[in-house]
Amino acid sequence: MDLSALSYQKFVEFALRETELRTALAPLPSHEKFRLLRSNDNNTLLHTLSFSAPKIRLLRSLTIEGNPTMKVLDFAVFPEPEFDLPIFCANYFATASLSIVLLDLNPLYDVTLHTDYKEKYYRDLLPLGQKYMELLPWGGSITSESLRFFSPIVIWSRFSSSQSKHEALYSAFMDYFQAWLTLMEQAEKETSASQIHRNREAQHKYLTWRAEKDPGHPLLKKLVGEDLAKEILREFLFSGVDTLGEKTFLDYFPEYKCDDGTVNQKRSMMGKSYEMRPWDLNGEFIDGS
Ligand code: BLA
Repeated sequence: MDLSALSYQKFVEFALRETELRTALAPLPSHEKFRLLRSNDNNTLLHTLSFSAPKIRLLRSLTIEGNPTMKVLDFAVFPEPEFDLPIFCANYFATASLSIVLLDLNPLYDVTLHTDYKEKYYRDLLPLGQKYMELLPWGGSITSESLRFFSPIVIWSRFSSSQSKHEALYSAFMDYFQAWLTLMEQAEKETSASQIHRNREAQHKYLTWRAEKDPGHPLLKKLVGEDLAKEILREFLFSGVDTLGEKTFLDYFPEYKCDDGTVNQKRSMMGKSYEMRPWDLNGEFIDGS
């Protein structure tokens, strides 16, 4: 398809409009320097937005547009550590022929281990997950490590770019974002210091993973160079990775440690698996790897 017909801007505008109906967003001045960036070859524009709000530590978006061969959206919302809310996550990459999409309320705690967390947040959302299973079917094998950051209602899909799929994705984005906002409204502030610490560490682990191993890194580096890409990752996209906790990537993910003590550059140690959706309609994990 002609990519000029496809825009992720309206996704971001929808999210901001809906969030403002429910809470008060404040822009984050420390991110000003990332607002508008240009790729080294001058072909591509990178736009960012970021805000905080009473229960929201960081709501931020990166859109990559202006390049006729690809478009990208990376939109996420991270709660304050006083809340064990899921992390809203929408990552879309589109070329004229192929779209790769991930949309989820990423669990703060691995739902294959923490069934109480799974029940608390996802039991009532299973019908929402089912709504899009046919329109946006499972995208096939993924980096196995990623799965622990996904929920039973995750939409992971890859398809030929088309207007109708794009509309389906917009519809799913609106539904998932509304669902997240409703969870946010209902969320009660945690008062136990140990529980807040646990939430903070779980979010830090998530940030540490994505700041180091997100699949978008190579493209980001190609566009803006290694140094700026690293700044965007650590100070903007996964901001908090250097402040929310002390642990290092290797503390959380020791299987990546090389003999000389450095982090293995491979994206995955386990390789790709989960060719089929590994959850049944009840949200039970079925390990088909
Ligand atoms: C591919 N992006 C992917 C894939 C996933 C994700 C699952 C399929 C390949 C794989 O198995 O890893 C997304 N993975 C995620 C997310 C989480 C995760 C969101 O674990 C969260 C925990 N994608 C972006 C951005 C760019 C991008 C910002 O979000 C570019 C700047 C590009 N994603 C991109 C590209 C591919 C991809 C080019 C295909 C290349 C590849 O498979 O390595």
